[in-house]
Amino acid sequence: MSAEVKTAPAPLVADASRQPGDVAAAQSAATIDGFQLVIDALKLNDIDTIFGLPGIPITDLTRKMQAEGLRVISFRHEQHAGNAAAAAGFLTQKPGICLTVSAPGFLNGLTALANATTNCFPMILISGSSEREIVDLQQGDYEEMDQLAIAKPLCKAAYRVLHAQDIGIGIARAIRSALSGRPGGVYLDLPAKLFAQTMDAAEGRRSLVKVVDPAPRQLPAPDAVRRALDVLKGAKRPLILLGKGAAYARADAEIRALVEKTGIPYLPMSMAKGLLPDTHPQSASATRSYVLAEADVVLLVGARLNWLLSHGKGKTWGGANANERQFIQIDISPTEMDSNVPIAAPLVGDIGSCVSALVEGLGAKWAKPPAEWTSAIAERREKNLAKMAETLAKNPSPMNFHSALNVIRDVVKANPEAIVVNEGANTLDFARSIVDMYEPRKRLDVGTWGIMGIGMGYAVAAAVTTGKPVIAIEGDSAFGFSGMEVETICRYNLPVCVVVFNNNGVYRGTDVNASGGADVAPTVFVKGARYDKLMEAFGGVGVHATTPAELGKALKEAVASGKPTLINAVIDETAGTESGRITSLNPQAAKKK
Ligand code: FYN
Ligand code: ADP
Repeated sequence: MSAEVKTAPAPLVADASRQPGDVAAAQSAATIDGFQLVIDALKLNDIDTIFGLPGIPITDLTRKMQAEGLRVISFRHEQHAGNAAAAAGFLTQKPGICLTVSAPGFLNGLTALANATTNCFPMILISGSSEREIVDLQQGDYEEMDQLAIAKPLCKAAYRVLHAQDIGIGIARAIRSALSGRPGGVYLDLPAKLFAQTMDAAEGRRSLVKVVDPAPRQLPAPDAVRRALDVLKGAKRPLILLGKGAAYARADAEIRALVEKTGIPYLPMSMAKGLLPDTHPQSASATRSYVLAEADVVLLVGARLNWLLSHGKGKTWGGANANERQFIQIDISPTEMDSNVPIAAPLVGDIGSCVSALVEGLGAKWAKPPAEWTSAIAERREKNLAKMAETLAKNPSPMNFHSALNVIRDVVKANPEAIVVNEGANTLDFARSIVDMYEPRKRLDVGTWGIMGIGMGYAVAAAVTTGKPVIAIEGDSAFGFSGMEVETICRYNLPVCVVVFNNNGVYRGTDVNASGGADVAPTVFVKGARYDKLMEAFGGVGVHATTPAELGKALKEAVASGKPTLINAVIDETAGTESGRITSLNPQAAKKK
């Protein structure tokens, strides 16, 4: 990509139409300003999309970006632009860019930046900021805030650029920090004054940096590979655990080779679903508790032993037997090792290189795991799948989570390229186990924090970066956090179908106000709300679905047409449970009946 200075449509640099002899024109012909340098630096590094929200001091920047061929997707709230940038980072291995105004806009974007960092997604939050001289003396500037200091503890790296000649280096540092090693969020502070600064155009062009090899391969040490293979070889009940780091790494063929050549059962974390199709005979998803408790050697590939994996110990891992287990862990971050339990064989490096090294080291005579182990898993799996099929076949009225998800499961099966975005409590938990995924990086969900509010931001990013159909499976509460972004979806005419699982409240709609007062309980929403009307308000398709047949028909039509659609799926308001599968994390004053 060329770093050549562009002039259209409102040039701040050279203006060839002016007459020779015009001193001002001669000066401007030789200069380039901060706006242009930011744009050129991003383009030079193959950044093609910006997620943001215009306002002081970046409004003109968004216009100029668009004029220069960057795709600028404007949101209604910065948090969702930030979430979109984070998801774009995960899906493309390029840092997703979120552009915001100062102070409040920055803070709104910061939530997404912190979430991206927690999830190990590469993202850069670029925020305009107010006058340094006034901010630092705390003299009360417009939107005064020391944004750099606030961002620092919440992301992987934070930089500020004060001079136009440093824009190239600033953006290069941000890109390299976001992508190299463990990916994460980076904050880039661009004070308002920077944009209008000018410098010699040729010098400005020379100051730009094309980042070479921003995520260098990191080869594992040969003795670490040997150690890992030795531990794996000795296993009687081995298990491979795939995390979203494995999905991000795009080492799909290597991972499939490792799983299939070793014959070891595997378990995908939620965003690793589809790395191999969920219907793969070695998938142990349907017997998760059994394999976690029983496995004697677990190979972690891009998955951390955090709360989602019960920290590698305790009841989930077989209680007293947990100490007998050995872990092999592949991760690019050396300090991830021994974070919760001892790691017998740490394999530090990028997943592609580590997994290739393991596959190479298997040799021709690698023994498959004992049949006793694999057949015990197969037996349980078949039983659980049959039980699930039985539940899914029921057709209660009103719909419950299972009967509604059953039709979504069929549509995803028929459209495996579709991207599923999923948030909620029960809606999340049931969808995770019911809706099978068939291709890598097709499932985006609440991630490491388990947060609500990612829905519409992730959906927009998925549609914009892939052009594929997006199905956002949303709890009604979760949808509320980003619901206004349906206007964004309509404005850009994105192929997104939002399915709101409407059971009238957080978890369910049946709570009562214990005081007997007129207010509804804190977890209860307006009953019978018509979320479909919200989509219609902006020109999208709204559907009110009360049966699986209506839901299935509307979803198929939405996927086929690519029209922005919202299906208000009416679910039995008694169907949910408190916090879904993580009830135990929810302290309660008294046990509920
Ligand atoms: C899974 N299961 C299945 C299938 N897939 N049975 C039949 N068929 C299929 N296809 C079984 C699986 O074996 C488990 O049963 C059970 O369904 C649940 O599986 P899941 O969802 O994979 O596992 P589990 O135990 O819920 O996983 C723990 C977790 C997960 C912490 C990783 O709950 C998670 O990702 N939670 C995120 C929650 C979150 O962030 N929520 C936000 C809430 S908002 P058993 O083997 O019998 O156990 C605030 O409230
Ligand atoms: P999950 O929630 O699916 O279990 P986590 O987010 O906990 O996954 O873990 C992802 C892990 O993957 C992180 O520890 C991160 O350092 C690691 N990771 C990300 N990208 C790579 C890569 N390219 N190579 C190796 N490890 C990676």
